[in-house]
Amino acid sequence: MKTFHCRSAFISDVHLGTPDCKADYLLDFLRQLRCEKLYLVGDIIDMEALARRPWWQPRHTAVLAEVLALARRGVEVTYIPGNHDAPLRALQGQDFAGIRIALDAVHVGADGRRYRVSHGDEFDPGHVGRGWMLHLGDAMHRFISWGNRRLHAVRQRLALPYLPLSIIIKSHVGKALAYIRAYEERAARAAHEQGFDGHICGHIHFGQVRQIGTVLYLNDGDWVEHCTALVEDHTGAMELLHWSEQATALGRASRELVLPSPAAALALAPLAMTQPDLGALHLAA
Ligand SMILES: [Mn+2]
Repeated sequence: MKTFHCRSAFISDVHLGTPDCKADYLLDFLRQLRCEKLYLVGDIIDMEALARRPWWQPRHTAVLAEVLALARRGVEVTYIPGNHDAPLRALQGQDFAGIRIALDAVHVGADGRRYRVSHGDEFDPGHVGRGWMLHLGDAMHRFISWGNRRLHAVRQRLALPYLPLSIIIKSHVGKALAYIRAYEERAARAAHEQGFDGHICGHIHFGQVRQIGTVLYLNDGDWVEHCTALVEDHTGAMELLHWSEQATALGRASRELVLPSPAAALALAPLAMTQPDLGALHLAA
């Protein structure tokens, strides 16, 4: 069996309990994963969606079983609940079968760099109109997820590799991109002010490895659309990994290498009307 070795792995925004969760790819990743530390950086179980509509599949149970198996094998597992699994925040400080629950954490890299780890919803814009923004964001997210599911179903029938539709959409909507950039800068500023070398979070479903000033901003992405994990090797190097049919290092490669031919994707994507300017977006620092 193939294995994937690293020192630490960070995953978030899995949204177990929703049909959008790419549980099969995540299971494949977790089964191959050999690491010392695993951080679950929030929105792992979507309790908010479950409260609205109970929905669960055996493969979602399998994901949890795999995490428990890693903890049993001696992996240090930290679960930092997010806004979709916020009720678990009440259990901070407790230990469940080797899984430590915490509001946030400090990760010390193999190279000595100190990172603050949190889900990241604390960096949402907190000013007036926030409720509005959240509702709008939620509706938009559901719409994108729906389009993404349809696209993925078509691609699977054609035996094409998984393609995250929202990369195309988000790359296009200037406002979305500006929102993401501002979010990243808020997170980096907070880390800088608190004297950290970097910040590791999730929440906005936009994986990133980006140097902002003196701070390394790392976002581990999600398992709803992009299927990404942040991994640290034994030298302390951080890398954003895309894991589906073929594992790809996003932190070191441009998106063109990750995404199959945009022309082929567009032929299948009625939602993406214009030619995606993939070159405008770089995940690499
Ligand atoms: Mn979140």
